[in-house]
Amino acid sequence: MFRLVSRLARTGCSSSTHFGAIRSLSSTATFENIIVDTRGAKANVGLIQLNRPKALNALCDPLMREVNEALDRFESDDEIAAVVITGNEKAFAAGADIKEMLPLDYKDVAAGSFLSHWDRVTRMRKPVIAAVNGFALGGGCEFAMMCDIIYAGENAHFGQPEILLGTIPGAGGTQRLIRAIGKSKAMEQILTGEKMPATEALQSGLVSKIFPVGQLVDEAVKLGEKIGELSPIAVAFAKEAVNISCEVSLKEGLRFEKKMFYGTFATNDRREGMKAFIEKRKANFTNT
Ligand code: DAK
Repeated sequence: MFRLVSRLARTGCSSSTHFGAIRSLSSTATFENIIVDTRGAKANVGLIQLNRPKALNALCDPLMREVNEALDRFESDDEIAAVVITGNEKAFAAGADIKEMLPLDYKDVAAGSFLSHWDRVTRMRKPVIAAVNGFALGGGCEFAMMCDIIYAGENAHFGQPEILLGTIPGAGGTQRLIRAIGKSKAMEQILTGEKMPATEALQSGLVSKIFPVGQLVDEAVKLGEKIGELSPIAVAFAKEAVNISCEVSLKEGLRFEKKMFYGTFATNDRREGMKAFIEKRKANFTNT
């Protein structure tokens, strides 16, 4: 870890005050490799913008640690209903930082906890939407796939080009891509390193909607707001039940779903939702 951090200065990744600075940041303070904000009419959608434009948002170690810090904050902020993660118009993220990885050898990556913090986003209770303009390659594509929903801009390109670097995907690409788009397409992508345009990503189910580049983030925020109108408990339960389907057998998944369904009957929100339907009014969910 120390070896990795000491190399960061050479990669152009802002890390100088990273560890101390982030822990002491107030909610209005800024990060070095990301921009964190809230959006929507009620400011209840957290926005994380990856911000290393010169490196096409390559996901260096300090950047990913900042993302995790921002996710922790949004998760613990009761005002936040959903989170949108985006990049800029040219790149969501062109992968993990190749300059950071180049000097490492087998023992650096295999023996320790190399990039083990990358999957924080998969443990969010709140929904996370990836808004992808431009390149989402390698770890960028994998990071987007760790989110719950992917919206794409018309110029988006997805891909797992690790094979062109003499390596293979290492943050879930071989496992999540096949689940998203099926074996033949996933295998073709991973074995050739070819990029998949937004239209093909839509057809194959990798993304759920495509928007003009300039509208993408607003549309993702609208989706976050829409989900934010619902019961946060039910949203969290639903998200967990859907996500577990990738990890367990159908039998186990169905059992889990039933338990979560029963669990909603312990909430006021379930009672309120059904009552509001019968009374033909909008439900007033209280997250209880
Ligand atoms: N890392 C570092 N720098 C990158 C980068 C990357 N992934 N991608 C682009 N850049 C930098 C370029 O080096 C260049 O910097 P300068 O030369 O100006 O200093 C700048 O961004 C602009 O890039 P280009 O000049 O290449 O721009 P173009 O428009 O010509 O091409 C491109 C855009 C996206 C097609 C091209 O940059 C490209 O092919 N980039 C590399 C894409 C790639 O191979 N990505 C996969 C990286 S491997 C794990 C977690 C994650 C991972 C593994 C394990 N664990 C949890 C265990 C992930 C691995 C990867 O992602």
